[in-house]
Amino acid sequence: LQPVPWWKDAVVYQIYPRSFQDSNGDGVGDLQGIISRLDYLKRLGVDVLWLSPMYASPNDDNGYDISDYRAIMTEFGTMDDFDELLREAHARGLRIMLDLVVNHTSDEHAWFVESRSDRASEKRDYYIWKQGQDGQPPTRWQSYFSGGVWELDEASGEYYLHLFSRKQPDLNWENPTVRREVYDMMRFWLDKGVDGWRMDTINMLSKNPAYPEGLPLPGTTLTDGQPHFLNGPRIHEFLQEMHREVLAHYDIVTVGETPGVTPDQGALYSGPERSELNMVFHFEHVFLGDEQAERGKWSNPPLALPDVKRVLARWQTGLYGRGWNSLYWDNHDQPRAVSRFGNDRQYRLESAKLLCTVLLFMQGTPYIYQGQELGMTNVSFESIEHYKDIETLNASKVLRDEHGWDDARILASVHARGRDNARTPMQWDDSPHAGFTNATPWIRVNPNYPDINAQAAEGDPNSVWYHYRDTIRLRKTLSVVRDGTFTLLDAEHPSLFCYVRDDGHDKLLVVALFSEEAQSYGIPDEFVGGEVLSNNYPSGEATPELHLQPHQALVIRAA
Ligand code: ISL
Ligand code: CA
Repeated sequence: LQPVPWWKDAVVYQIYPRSFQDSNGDGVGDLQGIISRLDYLKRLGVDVLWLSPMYASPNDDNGYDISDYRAIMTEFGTMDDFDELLREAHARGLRIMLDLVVNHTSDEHAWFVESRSDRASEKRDYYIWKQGQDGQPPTRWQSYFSGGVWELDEASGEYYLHLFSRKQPDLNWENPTVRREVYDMMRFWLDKGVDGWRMDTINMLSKNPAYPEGLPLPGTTLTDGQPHFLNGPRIHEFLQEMHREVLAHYDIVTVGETPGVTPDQGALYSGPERSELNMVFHFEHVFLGDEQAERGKWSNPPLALPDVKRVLARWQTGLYGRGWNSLYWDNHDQPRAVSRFGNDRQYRLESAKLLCTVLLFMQGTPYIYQGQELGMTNVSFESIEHYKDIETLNASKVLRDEHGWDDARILASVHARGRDNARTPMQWDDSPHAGFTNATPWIRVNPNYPDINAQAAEGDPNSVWYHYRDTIRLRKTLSVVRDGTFTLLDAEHPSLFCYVRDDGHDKLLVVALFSEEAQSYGIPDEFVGGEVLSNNYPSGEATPELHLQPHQALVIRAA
């Protein structure tokens, strides 16, 4: 019998270093700040810390534009600070997962500076350079951060590809030297004792070498190039090579960020016999309906619970015995879970706890984003000038200039879906700036920090925080959560999310009411009289008919 890999029992906590804890009064979070909060994370009971990029960067995209893979961002500290963080984390039994951003670098990376300097440069081919046609770029593909993906370099007359900002040129993975450089860099960190990688946009590495035109998009002459670079022709070859060269030699965890994957593709990336990755993040539940909407996510199409359930159930059953799921509601690119999937006004506590229960009882490795354990909410800055995120700022210009949206409409959509919702500083206590910093923070603090903060949460046994802590503990005692099958009940029910987990020995029923209106639910016979293992309300028994309160979530074990 194969031993169970440790990461199947682990809970990951994502830290966005810029917004976690400032230690030196410059308004920017840093590595010493993280060190000072390790005991807090240990108390919560998580096992792995995923750090968003902390490498040298000009911060066009908050560190996802790396100018030196082997140096620490000046604002975050030094390599000594990093080594200390790793030591201190390990001393507490916490593992560290780093962000691997190798689809692109910063345009200030030495490789790109050299690549751009001369068409004959030895490093020209590290990036993707193409001739235009009749003064036009090779394709009209749209960038994720608005505008086209090709930038003309005046000096050489050639265009370089950037799927993200023009300060994030795409690396050329067709070039074996580039791949070798990346593998060397990975070994540098793994040899320090780093425990894994979250791999940024990893399914974009292999582009269709023909660079065909993309599909038409509404209201723009730009096109959707994704069919030509998502899950491209050589992606599995590249990942298998990376596995052979690097990953196989370390006891680590890997998760690929893979927009636009189906469960079948997810199984190709995460199937153990394939020797690629341990698991992937899909985006089907967070981008539901966005692709069909006029202005994508900025149209913020309404979410219907049956669609969310269908997507999550499809991934639960689709990867069962074939691959492994990553479980998440939010991250640094998404609005806050309780604001998007719960009710952040009237039932914030209840619905934040419900989301915890629903997520942590599914099969897979859960990812908790900083502040999610407090039920932190979206923020509504009154003016676009308070926003910092490049995606938000670029999109707001396009929505105004090309689509005629007024400020109110733009702000409403940014309030609902903008990435800065997740990036306001972590709320530690009720002192000025929420205890994040004693200077002016790089981005405004959410004004609700006097009520929602870690200190208050740890002092209140009824807080979202304790529900996370207890649910993390509970799930670790139940192997059925790791191993059992998943069966969705009442798929079409508009407000109830109910499922059964079953490993042949143990059977759990999860019942969650996504609604402000109380409701009754008749449970399957085998759960009547069973033990209530988890409940976000003080009372509730496994009676044949449950009388559910607003946003109530229960877990019942078959009698
Ligand atoms: O954030 C998104 C939409 O709001 C996504 O499309 C996102 O751009 C995509 O998931 C890739 O994200 C990752 O790579 C980006 C970086 O900006 C994101 O923060 C990162 O998570 C480029 O490195
Ligand atoms: Ca700082």
